[in-house]
Amino acid sequence: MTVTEFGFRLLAKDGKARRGEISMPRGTIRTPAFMPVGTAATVKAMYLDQVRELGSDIILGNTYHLMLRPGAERVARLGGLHEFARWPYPILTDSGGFQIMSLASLRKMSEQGVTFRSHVDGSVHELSPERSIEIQGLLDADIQMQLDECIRLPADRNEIERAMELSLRWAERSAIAFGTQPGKAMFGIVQGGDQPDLRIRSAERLTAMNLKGYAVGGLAVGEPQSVMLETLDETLPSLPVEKPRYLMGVGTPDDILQSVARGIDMFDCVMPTRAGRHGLAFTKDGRVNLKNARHAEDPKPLDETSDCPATRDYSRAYLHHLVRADEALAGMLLTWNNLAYYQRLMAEMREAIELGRFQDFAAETTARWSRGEA
Ligand code: PRF
Repeated sequence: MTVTEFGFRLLAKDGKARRGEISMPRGTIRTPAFMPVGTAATVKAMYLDQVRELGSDIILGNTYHLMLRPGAERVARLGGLHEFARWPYPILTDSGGFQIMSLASLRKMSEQGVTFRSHVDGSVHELSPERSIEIQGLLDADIQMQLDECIRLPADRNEIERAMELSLRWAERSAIAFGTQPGKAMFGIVQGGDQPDLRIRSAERLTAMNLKGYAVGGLAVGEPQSVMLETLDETLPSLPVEKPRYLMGVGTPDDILQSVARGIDMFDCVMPTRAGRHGLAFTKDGRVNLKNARHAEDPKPLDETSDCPATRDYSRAYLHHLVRADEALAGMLLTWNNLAYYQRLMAEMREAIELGRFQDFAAETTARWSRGEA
């Protein structure tokens, strides 16, 4: 049967952990899901065929980067992001606010939107909630995000509250600009920093807007992991159980495991791809820094039991050499390994939830990481 509507179905629950399925015309997303980051219409150092083969049901793109280069109107003339990048499956785009905060200079926030200077060529641009949704539409993104303002922590409560309230007003404007688009969805973003009452207010007001899904933003922005997890515990009960929940920009394998345990369904993070380009490998036995001299003559692969060739077939000595020599293949093999590990972890979590053994799985997995036999 062809899918024409955006839908979310919960298939199993184990404690607070959820196993679900988002269905969209371009494909089905098995949750909990990890979305590899494809900022500039490419998941860096990977062919998208490989990304797909590793079990990715959806990738992420960025409004900020694509509006600056090559430009949203140009992507639209070339048939949209799916056609441009040769990825026919679902794509979620972030709205731009967070990337402006971390990359652009001369940022000026107003009620209307954000004015900023491009990190590419210094040109000045404006992004409003309406323009962000327009750009995400030109890109033809399947899941679009409201424009929001994310505050780094620690921060003053008044500042957190101001940004949270602004983000709520921008959610309303974004929802109006998005309208109803069959088969697509716009998600709202909960803000409120480390303040439980502000988080709850944000979640309740967004819930009243009856959006298709909800993200938790403003976390993993400088606070300890314990604060992030407490904030999830305080926030998630105020979000509707029947809608998908997306924790933005998170995180390490342990962050993801702990957040799935609390009821998060979707994640994105540059961690596996960026760390891979910096010589760091994620494995079932923890992290391996391949720059380290102890790997220089180690003939063992990262994990001989893996079915990913990058993980199974190349010696640590060879990977060490590639990293030290700053070879392009180092980033390619380690990104491949890392995304394979992340997607394997997601698949194992989904299975553990189905079998009602998520808690045991989480305990075994963290114990194995901390033995650090890698
Ligand atoms: N808002 C948006 N994108 C984001 C974040 C946010 O708060 C974060 C915070 N971890 C990552 N990406 N729009």
